[in-house]
Amino acid sequence: MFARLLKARLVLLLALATQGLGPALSFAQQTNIVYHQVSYTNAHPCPICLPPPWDDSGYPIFSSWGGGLVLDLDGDGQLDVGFADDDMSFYIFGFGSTRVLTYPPVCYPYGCEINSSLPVLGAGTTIGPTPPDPNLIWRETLYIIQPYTGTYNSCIDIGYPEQACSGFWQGVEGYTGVEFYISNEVHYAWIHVGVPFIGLQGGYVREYAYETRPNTPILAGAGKDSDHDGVWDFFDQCPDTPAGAVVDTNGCSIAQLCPCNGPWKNHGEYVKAVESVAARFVQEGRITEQQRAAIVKQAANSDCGKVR
Ligand SMILES: [Ca+2]
Ligand SMILES: [Ca+2]
Repeated sequence: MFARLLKARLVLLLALATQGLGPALSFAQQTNIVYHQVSYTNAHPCPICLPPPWDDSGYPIFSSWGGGLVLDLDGDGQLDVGFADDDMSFYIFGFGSTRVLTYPPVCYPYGCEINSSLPVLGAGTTIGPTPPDPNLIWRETLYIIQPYTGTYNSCIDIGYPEQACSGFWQGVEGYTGVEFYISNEVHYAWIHVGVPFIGLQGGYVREYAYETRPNTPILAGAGKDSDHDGVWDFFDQCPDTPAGAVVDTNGCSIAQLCPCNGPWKNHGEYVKAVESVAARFVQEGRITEQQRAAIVKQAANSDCGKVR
């Protein structure tokens, strides 16, 4: 009965988890976000090698590794959140007044669960004073003697076979919303977590970022800019932009928008495309007229689009 109730609830919550948490793309890109990658000095051999597309980046939290992790998000010497794994659940707990975005604890006639399940937030989810979904709450996850936590991967028994587990965080990557304090003021943060294995507790804490302005929402994933072109990954339609290249609001350079080896019918078509994009870059104030002329000349002198 217990398992069946949980299963029904799980299906409902999974349905909810896929709604209403989509990207809020109206946000202007901000520069007051501090981003950190969580690194790990590989003192242990890889316990189970990860199949593609998973990799070992981030900090592993597996009970077999005997480890946990605590983060001081803003580096002020006050610990903000911790992670641990106890074979039954992989969880986050807060220090001080830190709260995490979670589903309310499940209640039964005889009482409520101590722990609650964390939603899998998608990139771009707004993390701020108002939960991004009416089914979510901000909850303190005090660590006293027994942790009172938000679980990523609660091993919910789904019946035969023994020890079969199901939870939101099974074989997925996603974001956790955190509310914490810097000098008595509320700040918002996201933490990127990956749980690569179905049925196994634990996962990887990969990276995090927080908004330096108090009481200001942050978008999950904001602040991460892998190709350093000034456009965050989840807005960036052109990954791996070469260093120093001028890009548009989508994070695309002229060379990425008009690749030499693109499906051009002929050289003329390639040059026209470069002319058009370069003209737009001038209009948008990204390059000078002089730069535009040089780019177009270079395109005209190239072999791009020529039938070989
Ligand atoms: Ca970028
Ligand atoms: Ca880019």
